[in-house]
Amino acid sequence: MSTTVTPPPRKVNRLGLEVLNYKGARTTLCAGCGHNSISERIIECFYEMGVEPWTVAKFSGIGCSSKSPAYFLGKSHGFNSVHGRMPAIATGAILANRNLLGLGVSGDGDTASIGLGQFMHLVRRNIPMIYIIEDNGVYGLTKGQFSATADLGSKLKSGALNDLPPFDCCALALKWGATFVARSFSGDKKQLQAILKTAIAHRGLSVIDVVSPCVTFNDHEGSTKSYSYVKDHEETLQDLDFVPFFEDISVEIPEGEVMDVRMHDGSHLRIRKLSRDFDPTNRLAALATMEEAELAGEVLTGVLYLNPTKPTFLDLLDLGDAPLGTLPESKTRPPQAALDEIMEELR
Ligand SMILES: Cc1ncc(C[n+]2csc(CCOP(=O)(O)OP(=O)(O)O)c2C)c(N)n1
Ligand code: SF4
Ligand SMILES: [Mg+2]
Repeated sequence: MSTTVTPPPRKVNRLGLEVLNYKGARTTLCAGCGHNSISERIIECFYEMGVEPWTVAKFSGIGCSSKSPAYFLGKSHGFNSVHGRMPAIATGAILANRNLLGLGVSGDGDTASIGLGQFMHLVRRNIPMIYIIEDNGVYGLTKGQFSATADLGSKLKSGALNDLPPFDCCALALKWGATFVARSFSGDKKQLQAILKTAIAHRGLSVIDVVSPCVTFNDHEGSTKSYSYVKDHEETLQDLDFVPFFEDISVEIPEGEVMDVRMHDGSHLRIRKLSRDFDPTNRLAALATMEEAELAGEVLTGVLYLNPTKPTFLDLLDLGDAPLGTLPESKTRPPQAALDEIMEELR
């Protein structure tokens, strides 16, 4: 007698896509590299949020971190730019097609060393995209030299001490105009998921600095970006809960010190305060809290700032609804007669 075994139903998201549709090539990064965990969170979050992978444009510069877009969202668009120049490429692509969901992945060297000028202008313009800094304090790809986010006094494997103060990319992003600023740790799955989902729902620039240990060059005693250092010094600002727009938000309404922020797409971010009295909609207070944490040697993680209403660069340019990239030449170029007229005036 033969029995027929019914296969378990395929697990799909609200678009009917399996998680496989959100994966990329097999990683070539070192086993245990924090960047691999961030790629896994990106895959999960885009799958769970039901984002169509072909509407996403991935951008990166150069570095181990910048290689990682090859390892997730294999059905999305991708552009691997020159070292530190990703913001200009991303700005151009998003201006040409505002319907794309921009996802930039950079390193601390790519952003805070060679690419700092480009990063400043991306932030100043509040370009609507997600910008992740995979922050390990070193140039992993070129064998572990200090980057500009390395903490004062931190030590290289060789014993060399860093005698320069760090750039804090979150503080810079906050000061210059990003509208969602968060810090997380590649080892904190729940927090990073909530932050990434908020960034997907946010309409504005999301800057997410993720401390992402480099196991090969910066995970030793004396490093301030190692797994053990972050575990011992992490100070989590809030408990975060993200409720996407397609889920019923009336369930499980939490009580107590909870702030509910409604995102542009109708999703909600529920922020439950932990030890400190911290309001992530107060930019000045956020800067002061970050400064205090730095002096105390804490790795402050969570949502540092969120402003879901500030206009983006696309709003300021007052672009029409149809993406520029889809318009016919007749709508993007003055006709020959108009050019002839100008030339005639110049004669
Ligand atoms: C214009 C230019 N300058 C220097 C380099 C050499 N280079 C390649 S990657 C890199 C630093 C990468 O560090 P980071 O952005 O922190 O990425 P990680 O490898 O640590 O993830 C450098 C200096 C280059 N490729 N191009
Ligand atoms: S060298 Fe460091 S940053 Fe690069 S893949 Fe290896 S662990 Fe990751
Ligand atoms: Mg780095």
